[in-house]
Amino acid sequence: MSSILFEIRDQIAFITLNRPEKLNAFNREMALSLQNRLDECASLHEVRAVYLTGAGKGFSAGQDLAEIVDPQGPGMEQILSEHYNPIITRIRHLPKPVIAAVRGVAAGAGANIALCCDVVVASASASFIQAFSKIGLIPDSGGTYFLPRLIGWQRASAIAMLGDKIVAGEAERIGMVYKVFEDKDFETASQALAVTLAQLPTRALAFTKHALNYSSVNSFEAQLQLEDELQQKAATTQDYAEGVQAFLGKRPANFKGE
Ligand code: T3D
Repeated sequence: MSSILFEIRDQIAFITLNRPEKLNAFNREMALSLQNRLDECASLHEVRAVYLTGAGKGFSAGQDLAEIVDPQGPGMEQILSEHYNPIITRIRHLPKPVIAAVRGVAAGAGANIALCCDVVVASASASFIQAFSKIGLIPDSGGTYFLPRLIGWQRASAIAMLGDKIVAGEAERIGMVYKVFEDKDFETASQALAVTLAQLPTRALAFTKHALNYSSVNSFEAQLQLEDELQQKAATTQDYAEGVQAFLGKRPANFKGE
């Protein structure tokens, strides 16, 4: 059985982390396979949104701890540079929206892969754990970058050090996730969100993502300049023309992602 399931439906690439007996903990094979699938999502024109989730009762428990003590396994120097950093970089630079659908626990790198996605939704029974300090590590996979930006310095600092379990309702309250859906509605509601994202003007969403990527490193003036450049590009898309015509014609827009 493949450690990553991949299916394209309704212009959405469904990527499922699939090692449920290990709470979808990442081994090298799964990390490299996820990178390949993200590359496919970037190159396939028919894919207009990505839905990332976990099989079974969890999203992902992060690094497979059995693999790191395996003498045949990858070393620490490979795990970040070849596994997690390329995953996070791919997600942030993918010119399409990526939704993380977190059911159950997301821990360690599993939590931070979810948190770097464009839209993060959780089932009511989901939880997020910065498990790193419990095993003598620091939050990686972008944790020290995204967490303070999502929830503020103080909460990020405490959560990163204490490794508290943050339940879904709390995660929503503090801005760690966008929305929480009841467990029974989770699949339908989270996939409906993916359908909506896939029907929006994909290139405008890509430009929005690009602008947000730079917003925390750019000066105010540089960010206004970047918005100007990206808006010029958005204004040349067919979807922009369609959006304006649809508004004026008092009809729903039919965006094509072009
Ligand atoms: O070199 C490096 O490591 C650098 C990279 C770092 C990136 C990281 O992600 S570091 C953080 C690694 N993750 C963890 O430390 C989390 C470890 N897991 C847990 O603390 C707990 O499993 C959870 C709190 C996530 C969930 O607890 P619970 O009680 O719901 O489930 P469980 O019973 O602990 O786990 C179910 C099974 O999954 C169990 O297997 P078994 O005993 O039934 O055969 C458990 O061993 C396995 N599992 C869970 N997490 C991992 C794992 N197996 C390997 N690696 C895991 N991370």
